[in-house]
Amino acid sequence: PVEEAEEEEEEEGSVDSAAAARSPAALPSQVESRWGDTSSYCAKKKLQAWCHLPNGDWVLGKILSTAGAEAVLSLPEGEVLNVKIENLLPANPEILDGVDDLMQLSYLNEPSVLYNLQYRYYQNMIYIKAGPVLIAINPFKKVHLYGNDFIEAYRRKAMDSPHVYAITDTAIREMIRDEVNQSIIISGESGAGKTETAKIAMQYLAALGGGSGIEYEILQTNPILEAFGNAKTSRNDNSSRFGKLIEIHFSSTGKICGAMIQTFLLEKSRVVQCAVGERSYHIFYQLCAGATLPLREKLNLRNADEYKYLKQSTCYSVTGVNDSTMFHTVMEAMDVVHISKEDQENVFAMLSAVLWLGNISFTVIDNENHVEVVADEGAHTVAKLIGCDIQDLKLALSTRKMRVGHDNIVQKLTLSQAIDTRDALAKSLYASLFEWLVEQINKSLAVGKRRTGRSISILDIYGFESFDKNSFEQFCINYANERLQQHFNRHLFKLEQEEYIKDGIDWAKVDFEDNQDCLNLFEKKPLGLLSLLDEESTFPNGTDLTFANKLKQHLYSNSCFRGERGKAFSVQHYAGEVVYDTSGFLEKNRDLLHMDSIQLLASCKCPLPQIFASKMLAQSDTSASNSHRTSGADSQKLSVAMKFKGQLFQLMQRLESTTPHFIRCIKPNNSQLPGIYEQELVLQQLRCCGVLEVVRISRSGYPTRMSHQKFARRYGFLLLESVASQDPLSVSVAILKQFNILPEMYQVGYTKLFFRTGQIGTLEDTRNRTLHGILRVQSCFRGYRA
Ligand code: AD9
Ligand code: MG
Repeated sequence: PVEEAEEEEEEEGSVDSAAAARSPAALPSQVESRWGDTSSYCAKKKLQAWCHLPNGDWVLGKILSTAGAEAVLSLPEGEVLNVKIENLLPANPEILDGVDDLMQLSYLNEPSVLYNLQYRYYQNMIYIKAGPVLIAINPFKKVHLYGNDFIEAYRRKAMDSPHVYAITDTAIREMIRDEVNQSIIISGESGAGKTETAKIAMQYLAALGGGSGIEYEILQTNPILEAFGNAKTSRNDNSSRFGKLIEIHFSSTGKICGAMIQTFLLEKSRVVQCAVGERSYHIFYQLCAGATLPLREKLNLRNADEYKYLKQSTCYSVTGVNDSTMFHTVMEAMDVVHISKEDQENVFAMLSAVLWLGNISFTVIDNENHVEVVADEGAHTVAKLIGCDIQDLKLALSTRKMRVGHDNIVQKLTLSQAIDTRDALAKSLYASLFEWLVEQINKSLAVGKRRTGRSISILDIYGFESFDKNSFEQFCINYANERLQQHFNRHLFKLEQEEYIKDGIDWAKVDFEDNQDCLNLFEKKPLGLLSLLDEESTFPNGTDLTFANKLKQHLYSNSCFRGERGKAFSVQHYAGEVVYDTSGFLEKNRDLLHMDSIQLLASCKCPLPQIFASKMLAQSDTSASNSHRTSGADSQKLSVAMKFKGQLFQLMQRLESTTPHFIRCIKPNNSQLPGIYEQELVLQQLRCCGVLEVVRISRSGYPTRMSHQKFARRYGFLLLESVASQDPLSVSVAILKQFNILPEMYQVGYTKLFFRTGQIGTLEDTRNRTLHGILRVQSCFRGYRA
């Protein structure tokens, strides 16, 4: 059946889009401005129109009359309003209510798009296409759209309404047909449904490509990674605090034969610090609630509310979630990915050690605020769990060895230095543990021998963030989003246009937002945000303030940059302006773990701390030869921003070699509740992800294309008269003529034919009907012979 999957699939069923493309409203010039052209429309009185109310809402009304710049509008409840024409926008005819592709709308303005999404959302149709992009609105409740029956229906193409299954199906077919790797790129705000969407896509892949059993292992990585990498935040009870790319490999027979997971930028500060009402990583609460009695005793486990790291947020549970049950789910999942019971216990010991580290306290021993570690239950338990000498632990947390000239000296730490050292150790233990787990999972999922090299990657990465206060984390996240946005733009806009131009067809250029300037602001050397951050991080005397000042000094002329008061600066991102507060930037970027702590871990008798330490030492070694270095007195490694940039470049390179499929998740409200659709919130997300532009460009262009050869081969047999010349172009032109395809509906390029939306549908229908007829005749013939 894969053979049947051709480029035009996307357009099948969109009967209305052809009409829409023909109607004047669909011409590029008239969908040009965000608000469309109202005045000409208003002349046609008594039509429906959207009216922008002073409170920002849109209401639908009927235009009764217009006079000059004013119109009289009647609202559904009988109310009559005098409004300015400039506040009106054309509404679509009712017959277009809830169309499943925004491309089909006759009027593509913001209220029409908002209304369409809302209309579908209230009927639990949470998926909508915007040309090639799939929009998914989070229902915040169970919707009856998933499971084997649906998977089967999409596989057989018995269902074709927009769905994650449908887009995943396309990815599989294109991987096989074109022999090109595919990617499914999921983006959206926190809580918009990215992780759930990724799981739904994985479910479909597992169902279609399953059989070897490895698919079950792949699905079981989800509970593990969510336990260790997700947490309850104010925006999402199950918020992923890391980015994830999972590359699923297929064998030559189209079966899943392995997978590889890459993670990005785990938020490790959450281990030692989290806001009121939020939680640290799920696994801590799961362990405290679900560990068996022997395990509790062995690890000296307490209830969650007895640990300082967990206590600070005063939130211990998540509505509707049983941490104890989840703990068992996670352990079972670890079994599935071949993490031995012994290793699992080592993992839990590390978690307990992290929690007990937080309970370690210090006493001040002199009037310079120098401290000593209190040798209480906390310190003893940590030493026991990581397998080190208690004296070594006390020294590592309260002193620092330094080299001055040729001498080694030992410096005592002040209270705040000691606390920082302790927290840094806890954070890096946890981050190392997370990394180690991902490695174990990858070993278990490693691609088998029958690999073809073909893969489908699913990217679930934090969307653009803009809060009242934005710090280093937002800085990195938004930088990543700029890169992804460029990929999106490139793919959907640039490549599209370039292809038209390359094939010599008549194409009035459509402008699109290019974010290269903003990327330059981040990446330019030596005077870009990242380089300057790194430079300042290497200066022993550098502070957040000197960093902010340096930015203002060097970047003032960049149009995407603005210096703000004090330690702040702002960046004009593709999705809007964000003000960053540089407080903590340098420290978070350096991410120092002092050599004393690394040596402590190296001295441990337990296997995991040893592994972590040797990794850290190896990293310091490799980056010592790297030009970007952070200089703590004694620890050298790649800065966080540089490491992230490297990962991101690698990611983009990998994505560049794939055919991308984009899913944009939308959060309909901030309360995580079903049945609430906040227009303004949705609109802001639609603007951020460029959905409207996508529809505009796709509809004004020629989304279906086929080479002359292929077109001639596919439809040539339908010709009633033979063509004098057999070259594909002449055959193609003859077909177009015979089927009366209007000249404005296609373009003939040097190598390909380009069609407007929906045009290929009639041809396909005729082809299928004819083929069916032929098959019937053939089978009769075979029956006759037998
Ligand atoms: V974050 O950036 O990791 O904080 P995500 O990943 O975008 O975020 P997530 O997938 O975790 O959001 O979805 C948030 C919650 O919305 C889930 O826990 C579900 O309760 C809910 N959700 C999301 N998608 C669906 C769905 N298709 N059906 C039902 C859903 N509920
Ligand atoms: Mg998530």
